Amino acid sequence: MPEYTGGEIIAEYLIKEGVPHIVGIPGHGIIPFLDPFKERQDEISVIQVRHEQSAIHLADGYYRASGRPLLCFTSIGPGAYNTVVGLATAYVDSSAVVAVSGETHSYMFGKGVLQEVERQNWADTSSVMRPITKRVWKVTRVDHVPFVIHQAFKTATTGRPGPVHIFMPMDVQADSADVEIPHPVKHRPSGRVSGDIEQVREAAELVAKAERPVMLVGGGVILSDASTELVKLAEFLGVPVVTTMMGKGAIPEDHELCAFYAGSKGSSCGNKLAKEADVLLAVGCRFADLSTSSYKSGVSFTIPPTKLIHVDIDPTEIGKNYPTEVGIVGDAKAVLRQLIEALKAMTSKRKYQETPYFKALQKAKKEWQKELEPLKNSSRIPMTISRFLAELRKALKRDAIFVGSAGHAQAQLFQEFPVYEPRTHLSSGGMSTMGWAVPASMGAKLAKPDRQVISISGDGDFLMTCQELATAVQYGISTVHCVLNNYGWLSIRDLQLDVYGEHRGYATEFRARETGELYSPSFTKLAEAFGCHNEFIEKPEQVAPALKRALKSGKPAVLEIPVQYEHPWSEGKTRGWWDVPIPAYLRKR
Ligand SMILES: Cc1ncc(C[n+]2csc(CCOP(=O)(O)OP(=O)(O)O)c2C)c(N)n1
Repeated sequence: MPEYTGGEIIAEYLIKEGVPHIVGIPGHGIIPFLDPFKERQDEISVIQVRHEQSAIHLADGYYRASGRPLLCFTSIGPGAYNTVVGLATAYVDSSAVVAVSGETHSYMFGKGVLQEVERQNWADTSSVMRPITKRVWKVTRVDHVPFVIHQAFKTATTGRPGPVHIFMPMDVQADSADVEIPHPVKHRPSGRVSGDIEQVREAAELVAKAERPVMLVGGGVILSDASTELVKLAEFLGVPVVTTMMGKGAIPEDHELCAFYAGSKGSSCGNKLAKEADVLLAVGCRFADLSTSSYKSGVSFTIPPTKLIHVDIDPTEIGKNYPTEVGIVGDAKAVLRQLIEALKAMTSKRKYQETPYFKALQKAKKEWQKELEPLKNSSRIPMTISRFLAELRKALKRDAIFVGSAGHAQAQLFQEFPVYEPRTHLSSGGMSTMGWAVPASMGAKLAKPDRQVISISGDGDFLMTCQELATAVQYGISTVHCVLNNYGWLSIRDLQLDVYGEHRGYATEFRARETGELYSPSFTKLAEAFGCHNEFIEKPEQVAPALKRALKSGKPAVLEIPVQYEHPWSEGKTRGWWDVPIPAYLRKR
């Protein structure tokens, strides 16, 4: 057998796996790993990001848009530690990323070489990653690398997907051994995990007999590409579909059975339907506090008496936050198919459009749209975020991809902005990670180069990773980045005002210390400095033409949009409840 170094083994494996890019920043601790990629640059390319957090976010966005993982690489010490927020974000949202970091030379563990933190445990960066990854490995022998790399790809992409992290001491990257490069597909399962037949039958019976059934759909449905089955099942019986933030896009949002969202930043329609359901069929979701109104009974859900059927690939989710009537462990697509077959065997397709339940759904949908109108149709300058989003939607294609990370932009993108296809609304749902949208949208654009890809960030969010515009320009990754500038972390200020009182805003606006004036850098000048197309948009009618020019430019683009600063025009709607503890002295007042 030929001899391969640790770095060569990984390069060979990635080429077999069909991974098109590795993403990261080199340092002395990873150059033996990186070196063999020089010879293979026609088969696999390196994307040089400017911060390791962004490497993970970029790979995360790539996976969410395409279902295919990338590999990220970092040096030892700070380079590896910089991945933490990226990995945690990918882990919470079940997104597959494979990371490789350097580690201290195995023969000098504990000496305190440059960038080793050894005072309590030697060469132990991997311990930091344990709670935020599906699995970590520290490989101390080069002949073990083939085993670890196929395990890593299997772990990241099967079952409930998620990030994994491999630590390779520098000598292991450089040393060689006679090894065979594993064939990826020979080391992982194929096919989908079906549900228990008895449980599926029981679930189908409950749904068929229900008077007010509702489906609750989470990110698991999108991850398993189960939208077709979801819509089929909903249309078979006329079941309204409520989605979580991660499930948004699983059903086209102009579908008559789309009942929008439950939760604190959900919709009046989704909350009403979900809390009044007699049977709730939840698929691929984890009942997080934001989608359940912090578990306050009767606001978003009333379980019990609502009977819950919960389908998830991860058994730990079943029964975790609510008691279940039927819990089915299985892949969303496989179980939805089984449910459709079971329903077909017990009843025929319903003509649901004439039922009072369907009519009540249509009424609730209209009422929700009406509640949004004052914000959406507002002619205020600066624009409301709602008005901007309405103009944005009109200007873009049905299959355009929208990426949001935190603050009002994330919440309102979820609440007010219709999307029509799975994997076109990408959001760091579980972490609300500021700084995610810019690099994640670049990953989405790399995965789907022919699609319009738009990131939408607040000014605070954008400033956390805007250095990646350099990467975008370098590689010609032509995402359009919309910066909604309200001169502060106003979603947090508005929370202070809404929950603590109208005079309790503090340390959340950006004001110059000397003058008290609102302060902001110029985002168009910043974009100019990076070499991006850029425009400043103040009026609603400027949105569509500016987007057209940005997309036509073929360059990465930054659109700076001042948005409403005045509360409550600065925010969207709260239609559920969120448990934000109030200091005792304010509660007394
Ligand atoms: C990395 C990170 N730090 C802190 C927070 C807490 N947080 C949530 S939203 C927010 C403000 C976001 O500001 P901006 O992006 O300007 O949007 P806006 O709130 O003005 O809509 C903060 C600080 C977070 N979600 N992520």
